[in-house]
Amino acid sequence: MKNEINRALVAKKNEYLSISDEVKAALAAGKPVVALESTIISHGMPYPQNVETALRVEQTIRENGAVPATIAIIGGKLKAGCTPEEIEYLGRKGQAVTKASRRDLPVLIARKADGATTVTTTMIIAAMAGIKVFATGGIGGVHRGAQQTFDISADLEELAQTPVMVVCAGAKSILDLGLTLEYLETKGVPVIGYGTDELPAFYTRHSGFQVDYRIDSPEELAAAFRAKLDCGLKGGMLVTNPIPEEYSMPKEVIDRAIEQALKEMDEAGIHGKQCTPFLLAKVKDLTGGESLASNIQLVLNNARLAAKTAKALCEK
Ligand code: PSU
Ligand code: MN
Repeated sequence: MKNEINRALVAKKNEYLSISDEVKAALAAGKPVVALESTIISHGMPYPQNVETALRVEQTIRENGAVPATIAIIGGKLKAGCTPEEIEYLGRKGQAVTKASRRDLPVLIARKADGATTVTTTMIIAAMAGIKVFATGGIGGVHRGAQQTFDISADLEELAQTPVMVVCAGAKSILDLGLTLEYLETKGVPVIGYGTDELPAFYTRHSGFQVDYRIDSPEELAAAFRAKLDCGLKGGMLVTNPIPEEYSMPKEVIDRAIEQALKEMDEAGIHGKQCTPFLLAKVKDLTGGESLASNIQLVLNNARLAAKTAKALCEK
């Protein structure tokens, strides 16, 4: 009886999930697949650079031996593997698309609505599809002043419970990086520095905070994640990959822009899910687009590492 109920649940789940033919074939053949999020397209970058970047990231994943699966919610379907047309659609609609976190899934599905997936929902849908590695730019975290606002990204809770490796460039100092690390420690999420002992801060390679472990190869990343899965340890793993030196920004420039953006956010009374998109757009404006160029490069860099790691994981 219990099994029947479980089967019914799985069958229902599959009704909502729509995996592209290419991704389905790759997964069935045991080939490497890398998940990609769509909030970075709709809310993280302006049009048309968002669409160009999303397509370039997919290309980079292919060049490094894996199949890309851009994840989004389209017409209420949980899509693992968007078409270039769907990516263009999300990119053009931009902030008019719902930024979809875990709490948004039930109603968006029931209404057959669209949603751009954050790190949280990309992890959820990747796990449903059987994808283990996910590349993005930055994750959400504990916001500055969270002691008062309680603004802590759902991304941290998802990392605590969903078995997907997230490759990012660290977290922006729009967040409280120290508290973000404390939260991840409490939740048992391993924070790995790729080729570094220091947590990268997205636009810069340095934050002054230590990661839990430094790992220097995709093979060892894969071995550590495989061990976590095999032991049944709940949750994901956070791989922080520093932006390549030549694209990193001067610390003073980015710090000044972030302070200014935080001040304007306060003055405008922005809160909740609007915070992160507001800060991202402000920082971009204040740095005259320089931060956008860095942002694009770090995502490509993460895509390369994620593809190699997904490959290593398949060979394990
Ligand atoms: N940080 C970035 N770029 C992004 C995001 C965060 O540098 O695009 C997006 C991601 O989709 C992330 C989400 O999951 O913002 C976090 O939003 P919130 O802080 O509201 O949880
Ligand atoms: Mn929040």
